[in-house]
Amino acid sequence: MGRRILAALVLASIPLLTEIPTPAAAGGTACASLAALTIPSITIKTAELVAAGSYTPPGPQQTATMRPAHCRVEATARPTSDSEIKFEVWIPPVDAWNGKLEGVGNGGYNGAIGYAAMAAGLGRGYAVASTDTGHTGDDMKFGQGHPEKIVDWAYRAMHVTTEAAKLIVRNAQGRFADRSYFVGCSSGGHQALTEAQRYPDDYDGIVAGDPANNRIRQTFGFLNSWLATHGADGKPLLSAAKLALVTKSAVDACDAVDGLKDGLIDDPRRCHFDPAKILCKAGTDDATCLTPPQVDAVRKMYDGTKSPKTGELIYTGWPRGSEGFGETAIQGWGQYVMNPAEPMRVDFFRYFLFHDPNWDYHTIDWDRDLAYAEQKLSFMAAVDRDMTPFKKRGGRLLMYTGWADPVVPPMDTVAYYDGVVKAMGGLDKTREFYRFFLAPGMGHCRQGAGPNEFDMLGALDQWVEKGVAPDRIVASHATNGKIDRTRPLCMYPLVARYKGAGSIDDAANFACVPPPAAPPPSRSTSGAMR
Ligand SMILES: [Ca+2]
Repeated sequence: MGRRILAALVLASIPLLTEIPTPAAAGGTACASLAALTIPSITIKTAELVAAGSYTPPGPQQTATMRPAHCRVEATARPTSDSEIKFEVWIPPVDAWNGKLEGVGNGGYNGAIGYAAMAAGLGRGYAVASTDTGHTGDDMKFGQGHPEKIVDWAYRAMHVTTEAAKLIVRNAQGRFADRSYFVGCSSGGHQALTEAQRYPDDYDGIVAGDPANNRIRQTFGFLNSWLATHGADGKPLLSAAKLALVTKSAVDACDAVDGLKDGLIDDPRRCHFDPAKILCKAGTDDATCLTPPQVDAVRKMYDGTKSPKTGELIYTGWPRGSEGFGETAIQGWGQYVMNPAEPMRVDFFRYFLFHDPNWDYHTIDWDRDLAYAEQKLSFMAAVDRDMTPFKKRGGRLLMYTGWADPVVPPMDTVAYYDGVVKAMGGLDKTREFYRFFLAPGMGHCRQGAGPNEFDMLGALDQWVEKGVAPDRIVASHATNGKIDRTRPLCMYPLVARYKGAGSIDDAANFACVPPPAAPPPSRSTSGAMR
């Protein structure tokens, strides 16, 4: 810092170099003075300079990261009398600022500021903003008796945070940010699509990863999946080892379907692996096979949630290859389906929908209760297919998802994109502003056997600033920190195909080509056509 300021002073004395931005020259407000800002329904708690250094975000399993110097603003937004939306804005010094604002998304229902993502964005020169979405923790009881807090979580917190962050950055730097981007995955992907659909003016560019935007039906899907995979005693029918066996068997069966044996199922919609293939011999049960109830449970997971009355699909199933491909929480059906003592997000029904803490999930009426939920809480889902306002304002949207996502089934994300394509007048017209990339073998937002590290924000920035629309985005896979494979993620519905020469671990040897035949039609289950 000291050297930078000194350099600026020296350069400022040279008349030919006319514009050396310093906070004072740019007319910005000193960090501590930002605490005195008055923005309607916003209370600024602190504004303080933070020195560069190692930083470990609060919360479990966080790793230390380097964080540049910045001005940290802590604030609370109260757009309703029941709102208590905490958010932070971190602003780089003017000479380290790239002139842009990045809003970062959240995970699950968790009320927690996304410190790690903020530190990453700050490190790239962005001013960054994040909110706790208006409550603390992952417990859904916050919605009981607090309908406005559900709205805050669902869409309002991110919007009011964005508006306030723009003003705070403007005051700190003496001018508005040139661009604003939003980046989120999972619930952050839901927030990303919500922003594009509901508040098209908030962001110039948006990255939506593995979006949990079809939130209501996903919750019904979790309930159905739990019931399908647990015995009458409430115990899970499949162990982690059995799930790993299913993934291995599915990949063995379908790896070559895409023409390349590389340990990856390129498109699970083309994989028809039946778990009955590994059925145990009658009366036996060991690590190499599935019992009949286990086969039945896996089939139901693939099949998805259907109306018992009409057979109509309520929510798509989870893909072959997503069952169990690693030991961490999101590398299989463990965390969201198998391990919970009760169906995941059952508190949606208890505290958000029925206001009955004793509601028994065995009593669910799939048709009646789904209709009720979509009528009462439709704002919780971001499934609007008409993106005209976002397109008209010049917005750019990049969406990605993992083909082995065990939390948000990729087929639902495909169905949503197909729905937008239909509503927006075709693939070409949609690609003008909204592009979609599927990552074979990637889990929920990250990890998995397939390449799963990539720079969507960089690609978005190139698109927004320079008009360079990405057709392919190179992804890498690393083992123990060492990159062992790169591969292009192709713009949907194109697929990456080996050119026939060179390493299959080098992206340069792959081309993005149309799929060999029309893919199976994706069934849209994203709620009412609103
Ligand atoms: Ca393959």
